[in-house]
Amino acid sequence: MKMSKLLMPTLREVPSEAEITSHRLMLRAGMIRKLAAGIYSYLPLGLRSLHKIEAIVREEMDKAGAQELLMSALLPAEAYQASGRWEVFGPSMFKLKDRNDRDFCLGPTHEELFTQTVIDNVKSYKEYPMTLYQIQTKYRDEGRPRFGVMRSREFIMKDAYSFDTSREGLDKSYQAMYEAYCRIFTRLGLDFTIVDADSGAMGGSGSQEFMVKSPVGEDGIAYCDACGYAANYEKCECIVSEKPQIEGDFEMEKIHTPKAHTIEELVDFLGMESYNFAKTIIYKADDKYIAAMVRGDREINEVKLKNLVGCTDDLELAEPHIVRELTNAEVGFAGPIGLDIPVYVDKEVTFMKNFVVGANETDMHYKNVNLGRDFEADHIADIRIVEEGDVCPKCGQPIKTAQGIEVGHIFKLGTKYSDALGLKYLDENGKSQTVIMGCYGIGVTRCIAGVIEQNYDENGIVWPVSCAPYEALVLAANYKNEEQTKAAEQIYNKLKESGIDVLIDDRSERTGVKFKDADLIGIPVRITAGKKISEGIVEYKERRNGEVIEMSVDEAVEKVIKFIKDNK
Ligand code: 9G3
Repeated sequence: MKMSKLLMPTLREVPSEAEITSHRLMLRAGMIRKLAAGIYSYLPLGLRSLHKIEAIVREEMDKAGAQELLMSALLPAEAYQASGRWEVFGPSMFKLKDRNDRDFCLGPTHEELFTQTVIDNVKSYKEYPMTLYQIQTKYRDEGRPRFGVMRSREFIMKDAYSFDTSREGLDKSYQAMYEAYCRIFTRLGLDFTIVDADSGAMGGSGSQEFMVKSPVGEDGIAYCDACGYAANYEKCECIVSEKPQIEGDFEMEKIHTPKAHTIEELVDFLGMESYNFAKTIIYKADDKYIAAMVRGDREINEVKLKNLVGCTDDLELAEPHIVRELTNAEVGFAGPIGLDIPVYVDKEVTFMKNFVVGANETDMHYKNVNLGRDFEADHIADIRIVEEGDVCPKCGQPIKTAQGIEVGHIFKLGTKYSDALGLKYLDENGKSQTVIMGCYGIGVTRCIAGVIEQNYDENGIVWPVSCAPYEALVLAANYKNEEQTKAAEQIYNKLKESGIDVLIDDRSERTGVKFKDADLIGIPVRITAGKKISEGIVEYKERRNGEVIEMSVDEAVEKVIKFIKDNK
């Protein structure tokens, strides 16, 4: 491709709303342009990388025995109403009406549609096991779209669904997808880790997330180098780690704590440690309210708590006026004593002694409180967030935490959708059985951002060969120099004939501009025809190590071909 013809609107500066590197670089390299919040257009360079990633996903899914379909993105409400999900996702689901006033949505995920397709078209148990997939645009009206294509409202997902007649069958289908995912992310050059995850609204018997380690990742990961345990922090089991408590046998006592709304203020005022205080947070769980307690130096894990409470919607902090109503106190003085809503207590609180809690009275707290003597817990469980310094629940070694970008998520669904929609089959004895399902997602457009977050330097993107928009770049240092431009043209043609995805910068631009753009758009390897072309010498440079080596034209062509073959 000739760069003089390429739509590649590179930018020196980007809007301040681009907070993370991949978002900034995708805009600066002319890969994407924003149409609206969370909605992007892919320009040629962005689309080429997207297509290469899709091709890798497709290749590995096909190799794993999955069959590709393409479902509609414009879906009638009926399918989601049958599974009860038409309402569950609330404002996140883009809904619309057709000219006859019928309800439709823009598909956010397709469990129902794939299940219905199998119901309509698979008749005999002999046709199972079957894994179907698509690579398709999804729509979710995210409340806070941000980070460019990392969290957008329109995105491309590969979503697969497996259909089996036994749990063992599901385990095999799941394992095949697990291994295909490992191959896909390895080929994309991603440094990823696989973590046990919460299945959330999907139900089923467990799920795993494929996480790209990155400080800009929105998900927390807890992992153990000693035994390899890794979990999304939402799911990570926390081991009690006791902190010094106040020993002795003291009566509970109400104390005046003016204006001590926060733990810091309370700790300062009382001259105590945060871990001698237990905080009580009130949540709205569906249509009722609950209180949750953790030690003062801990945070409540709202995913664990939600699963324990078993509510449908995500937990929300109770509104201040509700807190005032339930506790007869301003926010910041809630406590378990005299509270007539269920109290969920973290396990660590059971090891606390003579601790402080809110008194459900403005500016008042109780001290020397003891669980069991002064109040009862309705539930005691692990409801805290794992932290650095905690120990691994599997092997007891110190656990580490990191941030991750979720690029894949695989689920053992079981019969949640086949039950809801009635996907059954007659087994060999003619007995009606329910199909057992799994579902498997990859955020394809999110992968572009993930690859860039792990592959850039101060000059721009450093593409792995496998998903670079072009594999090689050729340029003449001085566009006015006939000898150089001719040589560049020849090298370009040789590489093209060798099947290399090659770009030539034939623009009438200064050398510096060409080098800056070459580094910005991150093409893995580059040949420059410069001053020494008269001696048959060109410059060879790999983007990642930045080393410039002089060699003959033929050597450079061969080296490019070998570099790409070795790194694809
Ligand atoms: C919705 C909306 C948002 C959603 C969902 C449905 C997340 C929804 C979970 C999944 C599970 C799997 C198949 C591929 C792998 C992931 N956000 N999820 O179901 F209607 Cl608006 O998508 N789906």
